[in-house]
Amino acid sequence: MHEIFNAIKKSAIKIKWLIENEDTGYSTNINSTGDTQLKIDIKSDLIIEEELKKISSVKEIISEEKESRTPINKNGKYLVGYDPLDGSSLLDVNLSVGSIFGIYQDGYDGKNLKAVVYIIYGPRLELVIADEDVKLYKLDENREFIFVKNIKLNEKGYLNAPGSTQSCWSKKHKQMIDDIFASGYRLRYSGGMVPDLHQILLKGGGLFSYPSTSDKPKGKLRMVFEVFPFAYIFEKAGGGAIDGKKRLLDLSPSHPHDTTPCFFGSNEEIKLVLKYNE
Ligand code: FDP
Repeated sequence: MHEIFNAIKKSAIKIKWLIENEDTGYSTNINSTGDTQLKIDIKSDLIIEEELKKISSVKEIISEEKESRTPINKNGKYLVGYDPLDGSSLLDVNLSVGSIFGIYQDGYDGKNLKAVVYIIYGPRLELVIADEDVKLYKLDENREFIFVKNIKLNEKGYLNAPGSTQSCWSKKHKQMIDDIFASGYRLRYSGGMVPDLHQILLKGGGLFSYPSTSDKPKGKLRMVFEVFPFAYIFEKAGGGAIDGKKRLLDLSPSHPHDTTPCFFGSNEEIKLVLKYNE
């Protein structure tokens, strides 16, 4: 596992360089989810693939940017599902973006996650590793990731990050979001899953939601690459993650690119979501 963490750290430093120096324009490719890929999405994916291919404990990898799995070592133990550059549509406006890695064993169900890493490319390069607990690291002047602190959610937060657009929400969801704001929560939504969830984790709590909507009844965010990794992190940090009713980590995708409605938060906010979905 440590070798995998090190490969991810090396990729992060290279991708940060790409973000700062390379063309952030579109390519002519469309990925398996139907999004037109940026040139930098493709390059970041290649960087990660090259680093993970060197690691003997990696059995196979699958990227959000590719339709199929890539076998690595027949005798490897771990499967790595990753989103090389989440929120890359924010690059042109110079907002933070991230990379997400779920390290699975024996299949890509939520319950098979063994560890999670995400990177946040912001003014600082930061990395979060969750295995037994959740730890924040930052890149120092010697290009080493140094430990900053453990991340632990409070029972209740004050931030609200509601995904999608109001015109596609159900009446019930709109009512819940209105009530949350009426009770004093602040709106914090950049449109990048990694920075939006990172903010909630580091500011002690709150709610991030991407519900079932009229245009995307099964939600937008992908289980293997985005939802399960963050569900794992929120639970390890002392909060919760549900699809509205059920625990996200109990879900099994029938295809690696399947999506699900999702709610991540501290315990009080998750209880509230459950109440509205009774
Ligand atoms: P993006 O489309 O820029 O890749 O992964 C999808 C994602 O970004 C998440 O990072 C983000 O949380 C979400 O989409 C934002 O979607 P909405 O604009 O529909 O709220």
